[in-house]
Amino acid sequence: SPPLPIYTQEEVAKHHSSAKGVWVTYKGGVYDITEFVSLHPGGDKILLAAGGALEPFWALYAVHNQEHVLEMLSQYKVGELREEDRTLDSSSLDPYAKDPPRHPVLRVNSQKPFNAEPPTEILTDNFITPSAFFFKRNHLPVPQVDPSTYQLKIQGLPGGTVSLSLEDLKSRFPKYIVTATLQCAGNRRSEMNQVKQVKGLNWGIAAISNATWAGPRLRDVLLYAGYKSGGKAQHVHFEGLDKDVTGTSYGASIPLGKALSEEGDVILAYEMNGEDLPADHGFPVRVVVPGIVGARNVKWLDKIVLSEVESSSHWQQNDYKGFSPGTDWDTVDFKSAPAIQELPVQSAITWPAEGAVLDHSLGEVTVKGYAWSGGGREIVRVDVSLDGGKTWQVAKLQGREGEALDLSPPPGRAWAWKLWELSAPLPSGTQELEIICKAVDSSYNVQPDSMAPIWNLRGVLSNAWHRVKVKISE
Ligand code: HEM
Ligand code: MTE
Ligand code: MO
Repeated sequence: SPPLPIYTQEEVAKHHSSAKGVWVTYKGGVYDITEFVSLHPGGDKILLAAGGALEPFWALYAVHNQEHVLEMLSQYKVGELREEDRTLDSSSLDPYAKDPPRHPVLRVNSQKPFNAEPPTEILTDNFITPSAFFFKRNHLPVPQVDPSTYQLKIQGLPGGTVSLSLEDLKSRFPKYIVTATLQCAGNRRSEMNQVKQVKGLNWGIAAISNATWAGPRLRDVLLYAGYKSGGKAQHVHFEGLDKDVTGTSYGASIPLGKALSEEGDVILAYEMNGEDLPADHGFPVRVVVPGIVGARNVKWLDKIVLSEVESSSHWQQNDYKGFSPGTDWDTVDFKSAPAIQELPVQSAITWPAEGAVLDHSLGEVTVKGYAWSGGGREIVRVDVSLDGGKTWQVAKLQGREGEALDLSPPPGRAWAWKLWELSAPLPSGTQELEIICKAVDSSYNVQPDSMAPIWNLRGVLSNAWHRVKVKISE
């Protein structure tokens, strides 16, 4: 057969939609897969590769590493990629190409950067969330960090910059183990979106997870690096190794008092659930700031800076703040609101799911969920209603597996969520239930009953009563 035509990457890139045809490259070959798109067992995700290389996607979805997949592809070959363009596959162009593989069970809100939450029905099956299922919230590509040359820099202290290797962090300080829940400020944003459109990832109820973290206390590291009281610093900045195209890294800050407090339990974690931190969660070191919004728990930690002022990072100054429902994008003044630190009391129903059909003959329903509050405030009660809020019952709280609840954490240091459940007879004479949960924390803070009065343009702090409608079969 005659040799196939040679195409440039530029020509291939023009075929990037169903309208213009869908071309892809693979190992130097050019393929017109327009006809295959609708036949693809993996759905229209395949269009992400349109105009570019398949390799990085197939690295992500290893299911393609099979003979029959290659045979399928070979039917669509239309040409060869010009020699000079072969190095320009998207693995060298795509800043996300080196992101780690992820578990396919995750509900992906955004692929690049990677943002995903575990399916609701497995979220509360265990007090500790396995790392693979722990929600992932990245703003940028996952940086590649060599643990043998890693240096954490600490600046803003009288003695100048102090650098610590990973080995230093492991060997020079006592290792603390802290079980702490992280929640993204945007958890449950999708419910706020139903009131009125907000800007942000459409998180369900699972942008929250609970893990065991281990590493030195930030307090000990700061004292080692020469911190002395009486200085002017009031904030601790954290900078990540993840950078955007302009070279700006992810950053945030917390009050110095939280960092120094012996009861604050802020650690520089190098372990998550007993293993090295996974790439997505900040390998080799992240700061874990228990009780504080996820955004300040900076991953891939590069630098710690003590300062008189808060971090100037976009994510500290112009994002992760709460506003009135009356504030819109034309009137918002980000300087007028404080950065979110401690989060408000939260709870949600993980079982049954919205729209589930409960079998009437079982006679009973077991409702399950999680509850958590920021600032170390312990969850003291969860109320559950099966009739849209007319009557309420108190759920049974569960701490760690096998742990009696009277072994609760010291006051003000309840960093981990409480799972809860309530078993109750199915009401008769009704075909639909509206199940509601609401939690109370140790300061007697409660959740608002609806989203509209707490609606805000970024869809953060979404903590109204969680409502789930289910049907009862006859
Ligand atoms: C699944 C073919 C491109 C994402 C599959 C399967 C085949 C296939 C045969 C089923 C494999 C099995 O279960 O044994 C192809 C071919 C492609 C292509 C021939 C290129 C011409 C892509 C691209 C993406 C993608 C570019 C992502 C951007 C997926 C996913 C699945 C899948 C996520 C798994 C779906 C699931 O398990 O539910 N593909 N694929 N595929 N593909 Fe592709
Ligand atoms: N740290 C860095 N360096 N880069 C990031 O994008 N995202 C933050 C925070 N730390 C982020 C980061 C946000 S908004 C959240 S909610 C948590 O990490 C999520 O942590 P996780 O991915 O381990 O669940
Ligand atoms: Mo977040």
